[in-house]
Amino acid sequence: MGAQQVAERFAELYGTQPEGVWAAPGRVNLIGEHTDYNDGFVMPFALPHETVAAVSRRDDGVLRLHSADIEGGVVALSLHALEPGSDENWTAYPAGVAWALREAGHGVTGADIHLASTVPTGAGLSSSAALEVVIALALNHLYELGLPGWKLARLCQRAENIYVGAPTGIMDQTASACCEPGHALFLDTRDLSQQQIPFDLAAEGLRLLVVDTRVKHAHSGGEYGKRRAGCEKGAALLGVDALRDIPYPELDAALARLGDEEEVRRLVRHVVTEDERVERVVGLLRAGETRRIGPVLTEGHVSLRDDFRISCPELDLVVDTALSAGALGARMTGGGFGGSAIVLTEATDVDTLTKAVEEAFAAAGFTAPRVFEAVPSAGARRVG
Ligand code: GAF
Repeated sequence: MGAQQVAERFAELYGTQPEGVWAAPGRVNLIGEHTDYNDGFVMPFALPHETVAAVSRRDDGVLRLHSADIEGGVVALSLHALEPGSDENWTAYPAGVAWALREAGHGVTGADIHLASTVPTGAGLSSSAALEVVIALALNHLYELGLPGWKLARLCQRAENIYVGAPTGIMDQTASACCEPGHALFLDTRDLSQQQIPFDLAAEGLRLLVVDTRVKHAHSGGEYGKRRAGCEKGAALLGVDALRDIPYPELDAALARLGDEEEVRRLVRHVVTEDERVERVVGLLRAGETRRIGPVLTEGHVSLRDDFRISCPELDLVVDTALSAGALGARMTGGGFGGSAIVLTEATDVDTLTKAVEEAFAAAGFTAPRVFEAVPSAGARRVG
């Protein structure tokens, strides 16, 4: 789906050419799961799948929205009437971004928008963040706001937290806004400092597969929020601002101080060990030891499955099957409770692994998964 096609559809819908066309990608998180709302470390990279928006300004306080992927015509909203929590449809994401920009004092006076996306929805690949970020970037350019990527990510997170009502962290929006091709983004979610870590799997004869289990997930549901609240409780019990502040060498002592809070103890153990895993992966990639990150990814899965308890039978089946069939490492990625897993493998084993996972799903009576190769791609940008 090219920029031109999206611009042409915009012209059909609204009767004029758009002022510009922008794109923002979905993401895969390599390592660092459920650490972002604990002020910790994450390491996502952008997918080639993206949301494209053709946009023009309006000056009458009206936001018109249309998506090629969703049934229904153009939706017209009044910017003055936007209320957090008032919209349960997909339009809450773009409207929430306009709301967040205006709430932050930016003079956005309306827009006509047509969208088309190749990011799978409900697959844990950040279709929501792609949608938010493409709108934020388009409005940033059209209204000459001059906001840097990390600030757009913060505003998009605010749209998602307050306007949509999903208590998510900052990783997905920052990944969509700031990733670079051929790199993974090492992000410190406390101060949003970033390092682009070269991650060129093909050059090393490796591949990273994404396996979409087709089990749909949603973060506005209660389980994500419960984990977040449990982590905040752990930080409060331990007397720190965030779990990021528990140094890995002091983990056992911290866990001992949690007394009979067994559930909180498991959450704390996941977050503190996961931050350490991110640092280990960064070290290995910097040392050119890419194959050795495999077991660290698998450790991350075990921690999410057993301590954080957000995996599901389909995700576990991908991981177990891939490892038995020779993968270097595998883990669920994203928020959990469904969505996708990633598998690090030798390029020569891709077909065998894919077949093994497909056969295991068929034998278990699960819906056939969607398997594709993830190549670290570009972050949000103007494309037309
Ligand atoms: C979802 C959230 F949106 C992110 O902020 C992050 O917490 C992730 O789950 C888990 O690492 O994608």
